[in-house]
Amino acid sequence: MTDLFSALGDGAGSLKTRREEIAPGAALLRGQLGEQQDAVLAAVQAVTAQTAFRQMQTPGGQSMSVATSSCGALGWVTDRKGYRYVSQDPLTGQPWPEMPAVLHAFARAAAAEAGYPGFDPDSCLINRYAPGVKMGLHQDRDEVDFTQPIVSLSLGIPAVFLWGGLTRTGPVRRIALHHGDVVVWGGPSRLVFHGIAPLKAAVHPATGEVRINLTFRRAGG
Ligand SMILES: O=C(O)CCC(=O)C(=O)O
Ligand SMILES: [Mn+2]
Repeated sequence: MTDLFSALGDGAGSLKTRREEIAPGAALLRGQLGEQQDAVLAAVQAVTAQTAFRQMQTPGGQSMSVATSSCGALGWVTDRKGYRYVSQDPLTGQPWPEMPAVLHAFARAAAAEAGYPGFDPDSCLINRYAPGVKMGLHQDRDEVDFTQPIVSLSLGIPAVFLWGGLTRTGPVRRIALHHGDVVVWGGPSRLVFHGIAPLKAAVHPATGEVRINLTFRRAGG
């Protein structure tokens, strides 16, 4: 593994960016919230007040332990018909809430920082993890264009990100993610298998007893 730590602070003592290359095309950006923290949290709250967290069914008929919501033009859903993006929330029959500008700008800046300028996400999946909840190893492959990266922001209690390879089997790295950390993966890492280990119980002032993950994607063409 190559570690590329680059301090890109503005010299005024404010937040420093620490960028670590996880694999070719994939970067970990620690502690990215800075003074946007309150606006980001308020935006997530505003979205989930309009479109509630729910536990969707996998195509195999199991209930996901992660609770999800979405905003943006497209929202990711799963049910007996399969995994896909849809423009309306199946719970409300209404379009998903618009992606708040602060979230879009945050994702765009993180993507640029990781080497993907011009990222224009049309979907933000909001995952909520309670203690014990996990997400098994999977690829993000329901999007139209794999040249676009994935940008994933962690909020609240810590998690262990599982970073595998381009096949389901093989070594899996465990990467601790904390509040404000961002993982960006694209290019040769775009279809890497990844997941989240079962969460340990903890409390965070921003989210209480849960972890919230925002996954930004360009889902449509
Ligand atoms: O919660 C995370 O950090 C990962 C979420 C994820 O991989 C997904 O929603 O596809
Ligand atoms: Mn994923």
